[in-house]
Amino acid sequence: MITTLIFLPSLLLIIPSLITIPTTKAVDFFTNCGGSLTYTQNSSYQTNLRNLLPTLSTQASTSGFYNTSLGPFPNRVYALYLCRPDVGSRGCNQCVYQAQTKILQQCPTQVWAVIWCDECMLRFSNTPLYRTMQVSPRAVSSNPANVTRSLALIFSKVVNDTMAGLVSRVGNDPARFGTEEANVTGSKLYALAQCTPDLSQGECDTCLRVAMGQLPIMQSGGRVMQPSCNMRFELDDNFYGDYFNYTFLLSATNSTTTPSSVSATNTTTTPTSVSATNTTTPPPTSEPTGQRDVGMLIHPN
Ligand SMILES: *[C@@H]1O[C@H](CO)[C@@H](O)[C@H](O)[C@H]1NC(C)=O
Ligand SMILES: *[C@@H]1O[C@H](CO)[C@@H](O)[C@H](O)[C@H]1NC(C)=O
Ligand SMILES: *[C@@H]1O[C@H](CO)[C@@H](O)[C@H](O)[C@H]1NC(C)=O
Ligand SMILES: *[C@@H]1O[C@H](CO)[C@@H](O)[C@H](O)[C@H]1NC(C)=O
Ligand SMILES: *[C@@H]1O[C@H](CO)[C@@H](O)[C@H](O)[C@H]1NC(C)=O
Ligand SMILES: *[C@@H]1O[C@H](CO)[C@@H](O)[C@H](O)[C@H]1NC(C)=O
Ligand SMILES: *[C@@H]1O[C@H](CO)[C@@H](O)[C@H](O)[C@H]1NC(C)=O
Ligand SMILES: *[C@@H]1O[C@H](CO)[C@@H](O)[C@H](O)[C@H]1NC(C)=O
Ligand SMILES: CC(=O)N[C@H]1CO[C@H](CO)[C@@H](O)[C@@H]1O
Repeated sequence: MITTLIFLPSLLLIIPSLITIPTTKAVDFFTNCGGSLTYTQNSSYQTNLRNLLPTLSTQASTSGFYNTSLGPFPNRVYALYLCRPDVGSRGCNQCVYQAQTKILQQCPTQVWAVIWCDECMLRFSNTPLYRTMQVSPRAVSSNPANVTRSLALIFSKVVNDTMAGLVSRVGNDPARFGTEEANVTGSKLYALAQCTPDLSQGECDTCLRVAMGQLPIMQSGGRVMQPSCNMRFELDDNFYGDYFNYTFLLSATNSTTTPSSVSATNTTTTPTSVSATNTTTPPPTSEPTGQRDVGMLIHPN
């Protein structure tokens, strides 16, 4: 069992009348390192992993969702990432770059791991991830700002109804993505839900319904992050852009060929087939904004 709570110093925020002053601020990424299964230093698995991950941020310049793998069994590493379709090519590249860097810092020897950031999610594993619906492990975070007590009931009902409507819509959406906005007592609610687009309609629906049950609807903002889907709402904070590039999100979903630079050849020796060093886009110039939630990893069962 790992429970992580990460706090940063508090920041001044513009406070809408519906909520009270938040006192804490937390980092914007949540990592789960998958427990006790580890690989050894200098193993083939490590080599494959360290060669595979940098190819993801390169790919993230051209598609918002991607799955790939590297190396022969039993040291084959599977990885995938998912970006929000509003962050575009540059945002996705930056987010996945940070994700691949942080996931190795946080999970230096673990065989599988997942990291959720504001604008993307990245996972790796020794088992296939593509078309595999997973609701666990899960991270739940809530905005520390409390909704004014007298308005809490009406607010939570609007949140619940808005999210329920969104969930029923996103499963049917070919991109498995949707947003919704609602007015509540003079404030504006922004909500987003997304599945990985490799899921079937039914799988996406199931994943989001499970997530919905964990949503902190009594807070002024919150997210539920699962490997196959995530959802988030915020009050008076339009945390997503207003342009969604579905081509960008889906451009790798149909392709059956993997890039030639990532081949499943024998990489037990120093790999030359994967030269990610030169193709990886330079580090992002800034940290993503919107770092406000308090994070808490929840491990079901
Ligand atoms: C929110 O409410 C809880 C429970 O009443 C309280 O413990 C917490 O301090 C409040 N947070 C803020 C930021 O006011
Ligand atoms: C891994 O390889 C590096 C460089 O070849 C070496 O310095 C280090 O001692 C090795 N570590 C282990 C645990 O074998
Ligand atoms: C949330 O919405 C669902 C679906 O509409 C409903 O079944 C549930 O009772 C609602 N929960 C709350 C707390 O309002
Ligand atoms: C919210 O209120 C604004 C201004 O009153 C209105 O223009 C908008 O259509 C409303 N949005 C929803 C989703 O009801
Ligand atoms: C949308 O994404 C596609 C694929 O990455 C890209 O070619 C296109 O330029 C993007 N459109 C916009 C308006 O950014
Ligand atoms: C993927 O393939 C389906 C069926 O061939 C097609 O309808 C869809 O437009 C394709 N999507 C993309 C992003 O190419
Ligand atoms: C990988 O290469 C090593 C050393 O050359 C060899 O012993 C092993 O059988 C190869 N494995 C595969 C799957 O080709
Ligand atoms: C990148 O490629 C250039 C030209 O192909 C080469 O000179 C340079 O050494 C490469 N850098 C790395 C880090 O591999
Ligand atoms: C779209 C895509 O790249 N699909 C691949 C995901 O990974 C599996 C397993 O490696 C491949 O078989 C798919 O082609």
